[in-house]
Amino acid sequence: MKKALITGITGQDGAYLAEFLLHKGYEVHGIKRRTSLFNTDRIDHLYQDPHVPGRRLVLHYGDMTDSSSLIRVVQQVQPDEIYNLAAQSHVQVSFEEPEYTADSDALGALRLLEAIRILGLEKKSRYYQASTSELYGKVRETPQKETTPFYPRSPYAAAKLYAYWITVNYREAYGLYACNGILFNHESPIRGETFVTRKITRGLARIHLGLQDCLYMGNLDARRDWGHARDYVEAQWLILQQPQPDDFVIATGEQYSVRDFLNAAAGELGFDLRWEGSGANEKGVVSGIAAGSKTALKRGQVVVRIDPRYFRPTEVETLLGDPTKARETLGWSPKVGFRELVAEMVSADLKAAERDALVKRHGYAAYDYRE
Ligand code: NDP
Ligand code: GDR
Repeated sequence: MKKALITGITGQDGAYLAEFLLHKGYEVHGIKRRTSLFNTDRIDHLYQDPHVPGRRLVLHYGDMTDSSSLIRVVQQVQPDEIYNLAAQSHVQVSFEEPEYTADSDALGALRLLEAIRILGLEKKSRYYQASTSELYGKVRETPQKETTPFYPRSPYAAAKLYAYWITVNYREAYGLYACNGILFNHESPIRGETFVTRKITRGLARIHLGLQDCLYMGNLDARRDWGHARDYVEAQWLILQQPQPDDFVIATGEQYSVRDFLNAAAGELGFDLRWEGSGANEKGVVSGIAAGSKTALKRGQVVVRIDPRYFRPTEVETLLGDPTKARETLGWSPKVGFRELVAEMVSADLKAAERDALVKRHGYAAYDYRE
């Protein structure tokens, strides 16, 4: 039975990858950091009690900023494959916590690669680094492919640039099977609530049910290549199954703006948006309501406003990936398109909002945290 070790197993990709690898028959080990409250919601359906004999999902405490914990876990597990997904992954937060972001995202990758070397596992453990389209930042070429030059635009991207190159360097210097997946944005119903797609689907679902009145957004003109996380974790696995280690762009090859995402999500909920004003004064106004829609909204209601606090000091305006190499070498292509992704996310957030509305109707305070 193959053993995989996943850092960041409690995150969006970690959860999908753990499920995927368990399904493939792997024994899956995950590193989670200590938190004051349970934060395993995304993997609770996979969790197996430590007392269950022969369990195939094992969690270990560890942290990307703590070499000794990483060495200990790698030594204990002796993994065939290591997926380094752990990171402070929020671009805007990286401007507020640049040093911590560098420690966990850049040095964290180095610590894990060093753990492989220190333990003499160079020939045993294959290593996957969660690299990112943010490396392209201020883009030099469209669409972006493996050979497109990098130009990071945030402390997050600069940290991930180090992680990218240290992965390449350990492959070349020590013969490690180490690879970068340069993944473009990928989303799902379990995406963190403060990333733009989830913020939109969750916010609009709550507005539609009357639980919230307005959604405050940043740059609506930003354009991204959005895929589904379930498709992208399959690519992560495929990258480690090749005869030779290499780096791959994983993307859909289609691009939409944040405003397009808002329009599509509103459409799923049965209303249309009209855009009025420009820049920081732009507003999203309800312009039409589908027949039979049970929305709490009225025509003319403003449901989206701009709050400059969500503008970034340096923005990545446009990203579009060229997944040709992944298609030709890995045989990978995305299964879920943009409309289907939006529909799945809206549907899941609508269910969650209905549950909150029910709780509120019965007199209990509904959770109403917004970011
Ligand atoms: P998430 O933010 O959902 O998950 C990040 C995971 O890393 C969480 O499990 C988090 O733990 C863990 N983590 C954060 N800091 C540390 C630390 N110091 N030590 C140990 N664990 C830590 O990210 P995604 O699942 O979306 O992304 C996975 C990886 O892929 C990340 O590296 C991200 O930067 C990268 N990436 C993501 C893309 C995307 O569009 N989703 C695109 C390209 C790259 P906790 O639950 O405790 O917070
Ligand atoms: P990104 O994702 O920065 O691409 O990083 P995010 O969803 O945060 O932003 C995408 C774009 O939307 C614009 N935007 C807003 N973003 C947020 N979060 N909140 C808002 O209110 C808002 N309004 C507009 C942003 O300015 C940006 O242009 C994600 C992360 O998962 C990284 O870890 C990963 O490496 C990259 O995707 C690929």
